Amino acid sequence: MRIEVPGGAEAQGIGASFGSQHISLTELRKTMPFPGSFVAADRLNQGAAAECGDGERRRFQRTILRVSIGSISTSAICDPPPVGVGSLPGSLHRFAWHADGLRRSNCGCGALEVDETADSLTIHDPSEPGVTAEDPMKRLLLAAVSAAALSVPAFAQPAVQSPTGNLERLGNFQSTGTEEPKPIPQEGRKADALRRNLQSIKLPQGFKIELYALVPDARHMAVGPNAGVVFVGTRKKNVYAVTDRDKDRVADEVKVFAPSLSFNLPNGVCFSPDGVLYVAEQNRVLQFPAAEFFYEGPDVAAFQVLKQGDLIPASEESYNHTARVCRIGPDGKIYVALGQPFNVPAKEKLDLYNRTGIGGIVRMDQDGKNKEVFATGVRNSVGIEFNPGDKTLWFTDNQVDGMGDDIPPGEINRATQAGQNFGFPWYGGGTVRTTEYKNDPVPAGVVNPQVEMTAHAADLGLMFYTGTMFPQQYRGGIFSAQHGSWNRTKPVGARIMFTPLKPDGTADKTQVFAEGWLTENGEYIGRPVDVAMLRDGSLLVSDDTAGAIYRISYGQ
Ligand SMILES: [Ca+2]
Ligand SMILES: [Ca+2]
Repeated sequence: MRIEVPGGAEAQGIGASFGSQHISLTELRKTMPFPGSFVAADRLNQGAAAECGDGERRRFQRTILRVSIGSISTSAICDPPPVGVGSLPGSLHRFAWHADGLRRSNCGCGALEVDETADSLTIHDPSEPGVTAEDPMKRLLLAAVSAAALSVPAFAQPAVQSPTGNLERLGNFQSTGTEEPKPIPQEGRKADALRRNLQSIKLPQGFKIELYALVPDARHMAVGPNAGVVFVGTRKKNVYAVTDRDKDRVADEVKVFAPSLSFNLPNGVCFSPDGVLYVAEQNRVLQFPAAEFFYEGPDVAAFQVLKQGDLIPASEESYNHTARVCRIGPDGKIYVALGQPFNVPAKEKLDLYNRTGIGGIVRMDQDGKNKEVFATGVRNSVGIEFNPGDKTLWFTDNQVDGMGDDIPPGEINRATQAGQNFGFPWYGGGTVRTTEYKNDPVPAGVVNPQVEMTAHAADLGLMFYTGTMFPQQYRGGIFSAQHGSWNRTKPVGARIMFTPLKPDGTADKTQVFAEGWLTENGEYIGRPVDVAMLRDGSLLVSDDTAGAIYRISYGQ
């Protein structure tokens, strides 16, 4: 292995013999293919193949850590293996740490030290004397730990609630012997057909849509905060990892994530700002520290946040309205929306639902502790997102079927504090009363939706646009996906909507942003589920019918 430094300098060696390198940040940034791309790190599992400095791929028998910054990469054999990679939010800092090694900075891995005021980056050779617990690297490690890792207690104490089978092995950083999954083919007849279909998608002037990846059953998406790996949930058994290695904004590789685990309806995926992936299943929540780095191999660090049966009472498990979504809140807690299983639930169910958060949103600490009900009166939310501006929680809600084509409206809601009731089942959507509850008094203080959407269009994933690629009018506003109706004589939906916000933080008028997946003759050629933003500000759209992810970009 070798480190290549812009300007031709080169250091040979693995791990303990590469020699510390000092690099100018200004020079380094010139080598970056795009802003934010400068750091990528992979933990290559035991026996994994790694690309060597001579361009060959070889298999290694021990764990290797590889850190890349722009065109620079450093690799080291780590023994014991690192359990994660941390970063300081918003900067270049990136570190490896070890299960026993938060106190050990000289751990057998290269480490990075960035001093932006001095315009320098140092890659430390861990074999050099003087890299001790009291040096600046230690301070940086501690800073990284306090900023990132300490919010993930699993690192310090991997013993999490009674895991089973492979989950237990992964939690103990043991291999499971699982084969590396075969990549999903990305070219061929299907890709060609979807590209043709995309020609009928209508977008505002200056925007274009392209096929980003073929991902079977693609539902909700979580874009990794570091390397931009897209993790994709499904309503089936798999989670997929989608990688665009060359950053040409088309995925190069799609494969099953964590193939040694069996998932049950792993629809909800979300990242903490420090790179911990959460997967919300029908009735379990899992945590994958440093998922963007471990995912290259079949075994990934994994822990249970809530074990099977602890998200809702097992008696309430249903096949209906059971696709979970999750987000990490500004308070660091995990928020999970829990659809209730009925069109309109019976009155006898309401007490249990209100206590457990079914038909609502629950939140909990990232270790699963202190689970509590955050919002009630929600029928089936399959899209939640915090406004990064004012920290309010926005969510879509799918409303009652069987009341005709045009009522009740779908909803986009805004939760401004804990404990709010959003009106269901007294209202079937908006302020349309349900037949079943029309004679029951509506609880005081019910919060009406910010936006009443087209009835039955099935509003699912939503996100706030925080990028700069799109024109000013889109910045800070909400993109949301409509899956399309089933309960309507003339189908509607299958499109991407945009809702700008008013200066006071409430919703302004919603408009259609992208449409055409529903043809003139009422046939769906795709059904959007979720929207997510890549680091370059482009918009990803998932489609579970076509089994694809599209990318919408502006300009260029
Ligand atoms: Ca690519
Ligand atoms: Ca409502």
